[in-house]
Amino acid sequence: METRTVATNPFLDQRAGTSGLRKKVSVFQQPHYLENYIQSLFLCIPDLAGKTLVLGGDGRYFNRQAIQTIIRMAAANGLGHLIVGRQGLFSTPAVSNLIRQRSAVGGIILTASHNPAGPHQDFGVKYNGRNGGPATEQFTDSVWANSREIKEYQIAISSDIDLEHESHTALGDMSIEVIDPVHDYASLMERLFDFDALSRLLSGTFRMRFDALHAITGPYATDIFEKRLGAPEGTVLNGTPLQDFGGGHPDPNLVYAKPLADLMFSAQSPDFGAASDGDGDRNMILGQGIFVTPSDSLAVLAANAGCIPAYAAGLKGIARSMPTSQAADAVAESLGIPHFETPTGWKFFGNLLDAGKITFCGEESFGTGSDHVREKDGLWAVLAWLSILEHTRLPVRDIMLQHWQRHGRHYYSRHDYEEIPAETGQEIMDTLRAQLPVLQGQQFAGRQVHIADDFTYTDPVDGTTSQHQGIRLLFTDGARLVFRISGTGTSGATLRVYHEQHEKDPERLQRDPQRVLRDLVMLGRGLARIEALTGRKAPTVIT
Ligand code: VG1
Ligand code: CO
Repeated sequence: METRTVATNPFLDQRAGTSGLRKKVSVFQQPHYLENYIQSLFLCIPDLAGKTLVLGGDGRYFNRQAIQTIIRMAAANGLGHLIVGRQGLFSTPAVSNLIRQRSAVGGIILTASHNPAGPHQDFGVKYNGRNGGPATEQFTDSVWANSREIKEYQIAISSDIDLEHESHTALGDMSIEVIDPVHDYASLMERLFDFDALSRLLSGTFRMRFDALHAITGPYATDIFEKRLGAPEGTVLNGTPLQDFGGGHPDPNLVYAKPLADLMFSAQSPDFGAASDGDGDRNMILGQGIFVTPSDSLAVLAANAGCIPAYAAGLKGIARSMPTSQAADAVAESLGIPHFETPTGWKFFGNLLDAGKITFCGEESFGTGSDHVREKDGLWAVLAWLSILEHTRLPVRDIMLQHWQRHGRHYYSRHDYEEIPAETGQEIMDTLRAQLPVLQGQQFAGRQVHIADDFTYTDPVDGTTSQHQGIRLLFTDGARLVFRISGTGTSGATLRVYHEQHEKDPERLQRDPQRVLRDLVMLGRGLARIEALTGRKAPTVIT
């Protein structure tokens, strides 16, 4: 194999964000851009020589070109073995699983997750380490440091590797295994869940729809629900992954998965509806005429974990990200197990999972998962919900009502202001930060601020701290108001405002969250001076 050392200038303009490096496709298409990042990343993996790496992506535009470049660079950098998904495809949870099962040194996932795809849209590169989870903050910092210093990168000279069929090939000394992207993941699901019980449910009168939004979960969902569990053909909607995700926004929420939401709120509603995102790690759960917030979903899964064989022995603990509602905490307390609050992003759950401190974890942004991998896992959550529905034979609405009657309801809503100028985003956070000392103790519409701070997290396993993880106002009645700037956007800044209020009165459990949360929403807009600073009268997305 012939290799080349290519001279290059470092020009990554910023550190990778919440989950990897996300940029417009045109940015990745600049000469040497992707190569610089990959070389900087390889330089951070100790003892790379001879090691195994997993490689694949969500199939979005530029996946195919990027994967060939990375294969050539992996060979030139001395990797021993590459496991690549057929046609370059892998979902994020499938990569996490393979890293663990095949004792790989890590995995590269080509995705910008829920961001739209296509020549004028987004691409991304995400690195997961040895435990199968997203790279730590320290790792990401070292990649960024390397990217500012490198002068050259290594790449093999070769024609494209055929990824259309399962095969064993090689490039120089590096062996390449092209595998079915679905098989190992589906087998893992079979080990965790009672597939006989689930197939009895799905082959009876129970009806579900899973919307893959033309992204990566299509082949996984079709294999699991229609083939293995015998659900009728047509259960999976938009199941063919497309390079531009059909022009849609593969973010499973009420705005971007509107056709599914409309179906679930119509007279023709099936019993159960679910959707996933671009790379397959998110999930949205719906019943007939009801949407389950992701925060509630985590709580319900935890409260009913006994319905799932793999968790029948009980949970060790539960973790949620800071902006996620406290619904899961209430369940943990009633189960007498520990609960943890981490910053946004799945990487923070990794240490807790590795140390055996938690079994379930989740985020308000449609992410739920367990210790079976080190990523959130969309189809896992859907199978977990199906297990509860199979076990209880209750409609989703009744499960939610019973849950709220027992634990109270944590009314919750997130308001996003997308694509505001980056400086405005900064100004809003500075405005809020400046007010923190005077906010403490203040009264607003009958409720008092108990804590006003900028969230700092100290990892209970390795003691590392992460600062500036979001401005939070905690009220004495348990309500919360949280502000953050997104770390996954690619243009300008996205301000996220999270609102939460607990309701115990059994007569007030079925109200419209936006009405219940109105006072908190108005307070948040006022404190952050959103209209004055952005000119926006309303958020772009409400979930
Ligand atoms: C968002 C979510 C966060 C999630 C992250 C990655 O980050 O809020 O909870 O972990 O996306 O999800 P941010 O910084 O934009 O708020 V995925 O499915 O895009 O990998
Ligand atoms: Co995702």
